[in-house]
Amino acid sequence: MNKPSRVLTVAGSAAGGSAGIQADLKAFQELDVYGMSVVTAIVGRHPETDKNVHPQTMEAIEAQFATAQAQVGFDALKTGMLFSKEVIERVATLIQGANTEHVVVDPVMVGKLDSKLLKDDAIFALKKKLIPLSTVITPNMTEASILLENRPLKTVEDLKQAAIDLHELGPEYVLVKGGRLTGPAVDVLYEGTTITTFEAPRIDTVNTSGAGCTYSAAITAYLAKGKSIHEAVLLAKSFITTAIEHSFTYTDQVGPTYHAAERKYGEAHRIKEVIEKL
Ligand code: PXL
Repeated sequence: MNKPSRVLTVAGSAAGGSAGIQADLKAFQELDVYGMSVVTAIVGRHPETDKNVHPQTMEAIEAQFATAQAQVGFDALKTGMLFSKEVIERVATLIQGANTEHVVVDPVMVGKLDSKLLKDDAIFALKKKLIPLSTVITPNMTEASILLENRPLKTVEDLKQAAIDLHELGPEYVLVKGGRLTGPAVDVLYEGTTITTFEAPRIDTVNTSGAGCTYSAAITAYLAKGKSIHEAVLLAKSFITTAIEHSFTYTDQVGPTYHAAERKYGEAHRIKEVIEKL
């Protein structure tokens, strides 16, 4: 039997099923990789206390990582919500001791409902300890801006400069996602010499909860399957664009993207890729 590639997500549990660990595992399954998880925190608002983030102990985080490593091992790993400086530092050490080829760092900071998913004093550890270990970081515009001392980012040209400057932190690749621009959804990839823009049509919907998690999970899955970073981004962007196109909502709250959309409707989105040598 051809065994599926192995992928681990180290992230928060999003009770609503659209984001975090749940989104990652759904995307992994859709893309036929063997998904595993380390839950760093549980996100769910308590109706009476309003408490929304329930961090897991370091012991629980380490135990999950050790189990996944011993039972299966991983070809690629992604990080999502890590919440605290202590967890970032510990996860960085665990990654250094693990034998994995690809590390995707999604620098999750705030959720769609404005829940705080990363403490302010954790940004420094993210920049100094985790990002330098990564194959690719996948910040959205807000996260890229925060990683660059609150630099305003408004245009595709701003995103290109942000990608160039974030590369100084030490990742192999930087993918700055322009989902919050107006006009087409343009993402910018930089690796030290070449800027590549990936452009998809903008889908007019508010139901994009977990889109960032799902997109970075799809990139991780494709890297695990041996795709190059350019192919992985192209295929993952098509996957997330189709998932957003078929997004929906069950209640009056912002709804999830539809992780099964590509499989169900057999659609691939044509992503326009433009490579620019600097
Ligand atoms: O979409 C960002 C995100 C990531 N991880 C967890 C979340 C959310 C958004 O709510 O809950 C656990």
